[in-house]
Amino acid sequence: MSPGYIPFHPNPSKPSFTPPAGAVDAHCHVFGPEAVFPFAPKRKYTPCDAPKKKLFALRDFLGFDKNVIVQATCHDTDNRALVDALKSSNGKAKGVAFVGEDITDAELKALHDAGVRGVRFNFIKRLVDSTPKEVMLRIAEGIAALGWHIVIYFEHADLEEMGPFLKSLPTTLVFDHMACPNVREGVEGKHFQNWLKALDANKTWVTKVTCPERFTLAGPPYDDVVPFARIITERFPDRVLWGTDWPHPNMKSEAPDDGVLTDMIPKIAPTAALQRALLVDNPMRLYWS
Ligand code: 0GY
Repeated sequence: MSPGYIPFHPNPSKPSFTPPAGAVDAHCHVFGPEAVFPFAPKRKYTPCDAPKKKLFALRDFLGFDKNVIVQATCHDTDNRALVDALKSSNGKAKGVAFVGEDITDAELKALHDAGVRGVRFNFIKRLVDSTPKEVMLRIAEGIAALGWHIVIYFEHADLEEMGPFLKSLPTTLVFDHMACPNVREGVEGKHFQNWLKALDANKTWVTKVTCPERFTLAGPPYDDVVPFARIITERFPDRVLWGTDWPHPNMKSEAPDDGVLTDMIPKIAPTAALQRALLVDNPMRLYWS
């Protein structure tokens, strides 16, 4: 486990871009506070405390209306901090949980009532020990009955190996962080091109055009990541989501300025119609309908 953490940006800049009315930050987290909601003993890193009040204040400051709060590995299957934030959000937040195979129907119902609409399957080896595919399939079948979807965190370099399993899952799939493009390979690189083909072929797959700070070689304002996000957004306008990833867990260097991240949106989605789809229509369809 990593001993320390990089805290979120203390003083993000006010973005020049104004999100459309009703805009959703569709990938962010709440962590702790540790004194109330302890981190999981098996976690691979320790994040900073990132309480709900800070998240909601950032939402208002950046000009967003709603949040989708995603459970991260540092809380493992203890979704209490997530549920607490959802219940305090006045209907302005929905959630994506981590669950184990021992989850009961009553627990799933309680999560649903709190605003959870998906589960996350994480395949990033530095973050999780592997879960057997049969276990994931059982969970998938249980949550499909509730109309939830599955958020997949994986690297599209693993697409060939993972493809058959992903296709066997019975729900809409939402892929975190563009499935982790390799900026060094460029948009013409084999892995990104294969990823686009997979999105062409699988019409219910949705991609988050998030986390340029995790993939950039150039640093802020992350212009080297823009082409990846823009190609996906223009080609699949009704199958993309955007989020800050606040508080940017497990970064190895300084956390990004969330205002700078927000100002990438018009570069990724250059028209008002694309921005509305990305920030309002797509997340509302997945999480609030
Ligand atoms: C993110 C990124 C990361 C961490 C987690 O679940 C997690 O612990 O998601 C990461 O280290 O890439 O915000 O999705």
